Amino acid sequence: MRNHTRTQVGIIGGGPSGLLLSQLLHLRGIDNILLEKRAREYVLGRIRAGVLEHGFADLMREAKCGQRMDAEGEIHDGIYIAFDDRRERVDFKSLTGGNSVIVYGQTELTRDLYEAREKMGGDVIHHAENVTPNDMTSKKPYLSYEFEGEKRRIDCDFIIGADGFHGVSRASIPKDRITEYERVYPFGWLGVLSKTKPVSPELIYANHQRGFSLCSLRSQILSRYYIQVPLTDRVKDWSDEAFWAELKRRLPEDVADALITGRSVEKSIAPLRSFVAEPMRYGQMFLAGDAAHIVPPTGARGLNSAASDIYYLYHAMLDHYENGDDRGLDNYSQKALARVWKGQRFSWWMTTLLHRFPDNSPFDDQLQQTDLEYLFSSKSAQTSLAENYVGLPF
Ligand code: RFL
Ligand code: PHB
Repeated sequence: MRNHTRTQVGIIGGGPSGLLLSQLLHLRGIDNILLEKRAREYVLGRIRAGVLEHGFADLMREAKCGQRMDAEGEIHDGIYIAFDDRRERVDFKSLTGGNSVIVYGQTELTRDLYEAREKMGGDVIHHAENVTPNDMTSKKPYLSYEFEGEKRRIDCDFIIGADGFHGVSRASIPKDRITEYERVYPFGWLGVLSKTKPVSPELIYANHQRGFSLCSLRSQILSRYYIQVPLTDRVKDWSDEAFWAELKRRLPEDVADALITGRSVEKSIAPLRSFVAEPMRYGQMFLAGDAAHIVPPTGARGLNSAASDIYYLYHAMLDHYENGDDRGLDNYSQKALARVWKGQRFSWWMTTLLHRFPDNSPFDDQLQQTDLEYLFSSKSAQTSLAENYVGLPF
């Protein structure tokens, strides 16, 4: 690549958001270059999301990346919620008129997107250092970066900030042009990936006196489990044995008895945070995915909210380039945020329903208990959970 080049859309970040948009635009003949700070294997080494809503799955198919997802992903028609020695099922299919989710790891999905970009000859540049968006409020924005010590520049029509929560895009917007809303939770999730058969065919979210736990999976031979831990805990404090013992204590007895344990192949702690930055546009730069918003993982919304941003952005870009219509771009932030906030509300609610909050009063505990009992005494309450979990319409 030359030191000074031009494209239509310059994308910062090679996570699922940036890759999916890059692939969708390229398929429609819209030229784009994607800059990623890290190596591909590093991006693929991050174990994150596992649950895709059906709208996201459709977008993967539109991006011609749905083949392996459809062959290897598992369709899940419900989840279990355990509390007070009870284990109740929320049946998505019957409650939402036939909708479900797909269990397919973010790692696999990202791998499929990288392979598709490669096959199409997409411009994806890894190890791009000091990426900076410039002149965003002019009609001629550009990206500058360094590659192997050499300074480079990409002129473009638009910049997409898809560089995650700690990226440079949002940080480049003047403080008086952006409003940030945030809630930090006083705990994190300790996650373990193990090459063992999952304890349950469907996910189990458990509210327990000792703290929240979750039994999830990637496939029939790869399990993913989480437990709520204080923010002061460190991964090195948790041996595999200590993790399994604590997980078992927080699960219903029959589930704990059936749990197959094994060596962990990945173990990490993720703090829980809710965050939204508004608006999601600054001049010719548009933010998408974790660069603009973060949710606690309890409602499995993070990656799915990123996908809905990409859906809106993709269609807005098509309208711009194919029809000369800028209404989609002008409405992008408002439209995306309306859905983002619904994902925020749901994630906050699921988190509040299922975790132990160290500062909760006895009154708060009674409310949580009542919320759980109400959920399983009311079909309407279950429908509300189900329709949010499988994904609200775009
Ligand atoms: P990403 O995945 O963070 O990718 C951003 C990319 O940008 C790169 N980057 C830069 N590149 C160039 N220059 C810079 N200055 C750069 N700064 C950063 C980074 O290296 C990275 O490759 O954001 P993206 O694409 O918006 O995707 C968002 C999702 O990754 C995230 O929302 C989900 O993983 C959240 N999440 C879940 N979401 C779900 O929908 N369902 C789930 O079941 C679910 N489970 C989870 C989760 C997140 C978790 N953690 C660890 C936070 C479970 C966990 C434990
Ligand atoms: C996961 O499998 O990593 C997972 C599943 C559901 C969640 C969060 C994480 O709500």
